[in-house]
Amino acid sequence: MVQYYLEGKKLNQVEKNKAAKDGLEIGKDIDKFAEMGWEQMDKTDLELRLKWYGMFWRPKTPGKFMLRLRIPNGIINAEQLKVIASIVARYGENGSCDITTRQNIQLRGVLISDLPEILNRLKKVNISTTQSGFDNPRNVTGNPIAGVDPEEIIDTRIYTSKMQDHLTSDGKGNSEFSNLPRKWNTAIAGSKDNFLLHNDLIFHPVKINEVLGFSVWIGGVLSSVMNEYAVPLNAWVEEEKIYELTSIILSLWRDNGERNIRPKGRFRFYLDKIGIETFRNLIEKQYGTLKEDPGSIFSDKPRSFFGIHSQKQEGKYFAGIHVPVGRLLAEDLQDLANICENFGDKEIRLTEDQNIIITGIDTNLIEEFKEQSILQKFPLEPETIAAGTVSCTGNTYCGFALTNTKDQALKVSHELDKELDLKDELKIHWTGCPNSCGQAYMGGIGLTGKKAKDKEGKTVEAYDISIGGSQGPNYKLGELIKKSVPQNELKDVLKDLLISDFDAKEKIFLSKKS
Ligand code: SRM
Ligand code: SF4
Repeated sequence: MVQYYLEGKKLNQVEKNKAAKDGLEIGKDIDKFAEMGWEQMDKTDLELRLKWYGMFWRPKTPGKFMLRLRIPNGIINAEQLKVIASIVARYGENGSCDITTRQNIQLRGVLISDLPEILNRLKKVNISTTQSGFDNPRNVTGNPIAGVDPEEIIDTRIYTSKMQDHLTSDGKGNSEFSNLPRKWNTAIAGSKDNFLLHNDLIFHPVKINEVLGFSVWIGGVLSSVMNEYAVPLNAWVEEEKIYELTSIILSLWRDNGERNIRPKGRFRFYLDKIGIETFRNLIEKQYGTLKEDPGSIFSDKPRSFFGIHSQKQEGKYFAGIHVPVGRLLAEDLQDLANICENFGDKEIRLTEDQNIIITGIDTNLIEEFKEQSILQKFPLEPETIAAGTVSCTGNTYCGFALTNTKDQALKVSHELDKELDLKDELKIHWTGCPNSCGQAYMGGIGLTGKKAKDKEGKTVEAYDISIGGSQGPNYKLGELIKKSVPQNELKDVLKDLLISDFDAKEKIFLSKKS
């Protein structure tokens, strides 16, 4: 059934497929798919519509799917961790789990025959996978230390989970927003930190005369065709109004966004086409008069969460640990469940830079906590370059990938840490193709994967390098400074760059005197 907002429009093939049958409609068929097996499934159901339930066909590993969850605000409790661990464990060496750049979790190796049972088990512990992929509203991100942050203006937990329920109709699937022109990213900030500007819609907490509300920023996007941070809408809304405003913004774009030239479907293209003033007026027609934004004040420097920090609750601490390139195995998930049960408040937090925070540790348990063996694998005080390294999935599983990001990021960061001292944490974002899931242009250093010729004229994995990307008070996107650096020359090029532009110093190795 063609939706009213598609009528009369020129539709590309993806749009035609979505119009022919909404992704949410296959929910009733999942048991049937599990029984018949992927080989017998309709190709569009298999490769497109399953994404409405978080299940991604992987051409690199046919039959072994990726399952993307929804973890609003990146908060998972011990019971949920144990369920995820047991799902990953059943796939043996094909099973693993990644922390994503949206504070979220993806599982590997999942079989379609297991999907009904897995979705049931996840549902029992209140985890949804609904609308976590493709042209849907994605995982809602927030302050990773919400509720324990001594500097927070608001606790984002309530807003992120309410927003997720609003966008997905409590995980049942929301047909209002199941056929958007492209993906949609929502984020809610809790303090003066400013690190969410790459989202389509961001709410920054600002009080007016002691009334709590949010200033609204719109239009962030990172992609192969456009990299832009969000801009202020010049609107401030009371806290309880953010859901209504989100619906209005989403419906305006859903009804008027580009449906033919797919790369131009993202919200920012629509916004740039009509202009921010006109868009604001269109919102007001449905919402009523918008209050002017008094402006957000951003803190000076991004905060690092590694190590042990005081919470806003007296006598309680949170611990930030480093998970190299965000990869977790079944036993890691089980260990994390145990450690947060034994030492913390029985939950962990995921960060957008693919690390973990354990909250609620009592003063008298800190020393014993520091002795736990899991902290050898996931250190509290990681080496500086590894600490700032973020990486997308890369070519092990992703069909778009032009490079093996995760493995190369691990190797290069480890080698650079051995050779260099870098005082301040620096974000180095690796992305395996221009889609920028690893958010390259946000990084102090950004690496975008491609194929290029090496000195011998052989086609090899390579990277374009950008520098200077940051969020915070003086937010800016990175600038491209080098093109097509072959993967095997990358470490040396990065080393020179770190010394020349980031004040890194060669480590001095003193030889032992006999
Ligand atoms: Fe992404 C598509 C992985 C965050 C921009 N992204 C893909 C696909 C689904 C492509 C595919 O089918 O293979 C990748 C799945 C690979 C796999 O097997 O894991 C993929 N994206 C990821 C993740 C897992 C990267 C990671 O290692 O963390 C992140 C999952 C987030 C989540 O939990 O929902 C992920 N992707 C992002 C982000 C960062 C963010 O959201 O903050 C971006 C840039 C921000 C943005 O969207 O503006 C991003 N992904 C894209 C794009 C380019 C979108 C565009 O407008 O052109 C694509 C391609 C597309 O959508 O057609 C894409
Ligand atoms: Fe795949 Fe490219 Fe996204 Fe990396 S950036 S996960 S290679 S689509």
